[in-house]
Amino acid sequence: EASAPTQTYDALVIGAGMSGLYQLIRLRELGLNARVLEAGTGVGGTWYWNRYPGCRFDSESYSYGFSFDKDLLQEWSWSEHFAPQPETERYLNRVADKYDLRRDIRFRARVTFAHWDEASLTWTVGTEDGNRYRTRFLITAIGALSAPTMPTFPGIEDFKGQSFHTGLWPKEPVDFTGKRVAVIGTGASGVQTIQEVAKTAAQLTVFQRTPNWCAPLHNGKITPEEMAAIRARYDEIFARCNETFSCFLHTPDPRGTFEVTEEERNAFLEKLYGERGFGIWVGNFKDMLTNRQANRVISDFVANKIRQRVKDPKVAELLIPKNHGFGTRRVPLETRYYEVYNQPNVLLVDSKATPIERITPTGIRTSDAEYAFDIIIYATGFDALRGAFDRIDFRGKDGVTLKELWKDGATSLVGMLQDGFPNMFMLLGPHTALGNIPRSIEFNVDWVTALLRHMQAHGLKRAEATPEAVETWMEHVMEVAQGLLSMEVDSWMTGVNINVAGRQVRRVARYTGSAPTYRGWANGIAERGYEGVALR
Ligand code: NA7
Repeated sequence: EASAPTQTYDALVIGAGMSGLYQLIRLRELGLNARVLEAGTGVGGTWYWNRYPGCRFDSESYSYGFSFDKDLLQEWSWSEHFAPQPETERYLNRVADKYDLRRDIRFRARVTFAHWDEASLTWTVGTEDGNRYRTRFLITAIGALSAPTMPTFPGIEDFKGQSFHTGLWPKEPVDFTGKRVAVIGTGASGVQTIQEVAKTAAQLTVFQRTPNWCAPLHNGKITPEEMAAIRARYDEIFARCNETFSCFLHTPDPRGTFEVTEEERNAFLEKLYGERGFGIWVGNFKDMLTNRQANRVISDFVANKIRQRVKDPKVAELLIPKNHGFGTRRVPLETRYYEVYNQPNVLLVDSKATPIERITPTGIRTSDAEYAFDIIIYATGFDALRGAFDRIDFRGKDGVTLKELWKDGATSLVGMLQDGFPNMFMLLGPHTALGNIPRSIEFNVDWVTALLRHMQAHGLKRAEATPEAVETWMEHVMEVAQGLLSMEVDSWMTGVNINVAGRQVRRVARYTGSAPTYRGWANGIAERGYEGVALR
């Protein structure tokens, strides 16, 4: 720590994904000397790391891009309703070019620690390459689903073929032609990967431990005429996202499942199943995610669709979730995913019944069989919401580590501040509104920027959430999660990850209230002169 010369900034941002890029633009407007430290070699965050085959949006492209730059909205064309990863990466590079952001970004700079010093009111930040930085303000833009996790099976290192985690995919294209490929995991990443790899692999074997409820994406090209019409409607599109429950174009239907006739109900569900995007999940009957009987109705509906689409009834039953209802975990959106299992080159292995015991030099051994592979793909997900925090040694006041403080679950004030960690602002911290994430990002960056502007205007040097404000916010976080069926299910949304020690207990891991309610809280704090934030 002592040997490297220390570079001093007003503000340091960790991460050059969507939140880091936008935050840098706003920090410059405040006249702050700012730097972004980024572990990768390019900008884009999620859209830089997740370059696995088939990776794309599940939010409509035109609801996902940045809304703050009206000119960029008029200049940029999305090619598909749900753009593929290369296009989004290009888009974020375009943003970086337009604002000349790279001159303030250090690439290959993986942050390993950030320690608060009360005497100087600064953070000391260190990167893996041995560089040291000092900054007054520390802004984490490290993502909500950005810390990939690998299974704990023995033998992973011994495998002689190629292996990849979906969230750490290499830049060089991987050719599956003629290859025997394994995919472990059937979450949103696994589903997108499977439907793509199945097109070219000689043999694809899917290891599914828990099936998920998937629904059709109904992607399609955007014609130039459609794009022109979308451009003309941007104000309306973003106004809509601002109103909906989770910032998507879709929002819950005001009707309850049993307030309509059976005929109307079926017609509505058919319509949702036939429509683009997340409507069937977040635009369904308002009681679908809280009322067990209502949830049964939609679950049965989707189960029957799966039965219709998968030819082998045994395989169909394996693909239908039995222990959790539709929408109580993240719903992967798919394009001919279920039909993949009708292909002669695709095999579904039930990893609950016959668990993977080890990875061997040549493939995978389960409790009842031995499989040979050329390629193993780990679509095993992330240590969601707080894994990225745990992987950096954050130490606040009195040397308290964030990891230790969050041992029994993360806390925060509106997901952005944590008492004991002065001048640290979290853009996608725990308990922030997620949903259509760029909409949350823009709000959070603007909120942090306004706080910094307030501090500048009043000559304030130190901001820290009060313990009381954190407690009140956390009570609200717990309260809005009451009665949600998703709280009864293991998933990254309830903070459970089989592969990470200490992530076996279900707890509120995200904010489950509406985005407008979330914004109301955060705006209220600001409007009341940063009530709950001790400033001096
Ligand atoms: P997810 O949704 O967390 O999915 C991970 C998948 O990997 C899931 O099917 C897991 O099964 C499976 N998994 C994880 N570890 C193992 C082991 N050890 N053995 C067998 N199977 C395993 O991650 P994604 O990357 O798909 O998606 C994350 C989010 O990113 C997604 O919701 C999007 O919003 C973006 P399990 O269900 O635990 O039985």
